[in-house]
Amino acid sequence: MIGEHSYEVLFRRHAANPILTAAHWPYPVHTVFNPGATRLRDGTTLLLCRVEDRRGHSHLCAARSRNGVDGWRIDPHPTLRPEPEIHHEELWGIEDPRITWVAELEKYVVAYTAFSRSGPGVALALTGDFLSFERCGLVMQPDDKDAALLPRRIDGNYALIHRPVTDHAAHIWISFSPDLRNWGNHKPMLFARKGAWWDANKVGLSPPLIETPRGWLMIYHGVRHTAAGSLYRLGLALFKLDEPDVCILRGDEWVFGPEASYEREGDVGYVAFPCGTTLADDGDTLNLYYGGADSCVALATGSVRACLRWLDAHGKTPQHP
Ligand code: BMA
Repeated sequence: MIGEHSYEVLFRRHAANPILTAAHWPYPVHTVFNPGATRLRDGTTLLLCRVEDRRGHSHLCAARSRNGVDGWRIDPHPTLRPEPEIHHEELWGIEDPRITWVAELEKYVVAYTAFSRSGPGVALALTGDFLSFERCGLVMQPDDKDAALLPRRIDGNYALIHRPVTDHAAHIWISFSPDLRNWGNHKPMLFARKGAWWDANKVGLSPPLIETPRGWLMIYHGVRHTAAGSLYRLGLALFKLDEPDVCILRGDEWVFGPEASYEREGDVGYVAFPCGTTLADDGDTLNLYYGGADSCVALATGSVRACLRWLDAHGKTPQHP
């Protein structure tokens, strides 16, 4: 029910939240948050969680569940650990994975943040089973993060969404590659707004894009800097299927933000940060997995059709500056 004076609720928090915390882990960890997500061929939900240790460094660890809510089986050791001796860009850890199944490769491509002295950059790794990984190394140099690959080539090229930061701006870009290693044809995709907007100055992709008959659905985060710190909230946008840099609709309002105690209180309060979704068997129900306050993993459930309806009602075609 939508009250006359309330905003529509597009994503509902699960009653079992937070669904995963450090207390669930089979080895000592400080926090667990910002998981990538996918459904394996047998329907199992796999979360690749960002796990932070007491040095402040992160690695990735897989948790598997039949229903995507409880009964998690967590790898007894880190699933993908930083290898700074070989991959210098991973000196201070690896963070915030986004998972894309690429049918052409019959592999999952994990895009993650590799953190080192130069800052955060984008790295890719391929896996078929989340047991062994083949690294591509750093594909976008610092300062760049919030990356995810599209599941198929566009005009013959792979497409990677990412968020480079310059002195002037932090907008979402898309780049193309014939081989996942050499990237070019960089195009801006979604601009941060300016001034008082909830998504002023800094935006970033949250989960990988969701393919719909109407276009690529994007759930993105906007960062509002306030005197008390940063507020991370989520908005929606839709892009052309065959020209994914072209935005068809963008909502003006945020659709999800930190409200629950586990989103407001933690190591970094007022942060709801998803890195993955899964689609239920009905092809519409969307499970949004997110980090709460950089401290725990939570789940909210929505509907692809409802997101598209909301964009039809509230979205505009952006006029680029
Ligand atoms: C962003 C990312 C996320 C983190 C968020 C809030 O820049 O680094 O990993 O959840 O900040 O700290």
